[in-house]
Amino acid sequence: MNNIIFMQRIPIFFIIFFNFNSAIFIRAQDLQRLEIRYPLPMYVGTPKDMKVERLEKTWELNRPVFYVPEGTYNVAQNKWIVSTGEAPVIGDLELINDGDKEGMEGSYVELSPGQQYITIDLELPCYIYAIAVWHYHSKARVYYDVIVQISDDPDFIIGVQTLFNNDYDNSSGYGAGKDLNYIETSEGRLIDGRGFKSRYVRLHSNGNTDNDLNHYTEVEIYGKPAD
Ligand SMILES: [Ca+2]
Ligand SMILES: [Ca+2]
Repeated sequence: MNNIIFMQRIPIFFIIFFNFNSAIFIRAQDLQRLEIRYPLPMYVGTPKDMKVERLEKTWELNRPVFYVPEGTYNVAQNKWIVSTGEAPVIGDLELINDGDKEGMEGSYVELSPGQQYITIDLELPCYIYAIAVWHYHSKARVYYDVIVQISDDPDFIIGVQTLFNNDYDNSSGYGAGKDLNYIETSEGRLIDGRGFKSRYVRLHSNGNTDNDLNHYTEVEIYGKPAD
């Protein structure tokens, strides 16, 4: 199932800078509303007994409207992915970016227990505007230590930018993050890519409230190849 970005063109002047001679350069770029096709919800309501620290009150939030430059698309689809740990226990890594994000058996990959990550190679540097991730949404779960990073270094040693981090106690060792824990739903989680240019995207997790395993149903990266 392919994702559809519905076009809603809004001309916005978004880059303005001045040089020392007071000449003004303005570059216009049309933005479009990012509309993600969501899978069918697999459960309703919010469980009352989620004993998780720093838990976002998801049920009180309204999903914000998100705009991306015209021409943005899912640059992650069918790109190469590697993971840490043993070979997947259930499924394979290709399920992460095959376009199927339904919450059924067979739609997700199960990775090794404990602290693990996947790395997506976009094959060339891309401007990254948004990352949508569905770990597992058949049941209400919280995945621990969700960290999303980008880099042009496949080893993530230099030039690493962290876009999301809810490892508040730094137990995963990438620095204490200020983002909140959240309950997985069919809407997944949309992370602002802030337009950074990068070739590799890495997503970390460290088990969940049901077990110490790690799962991915789908990851979408909305961006454009850099010129
Ligand atoms: Ca999938
Ligand atoms: Ca932690």
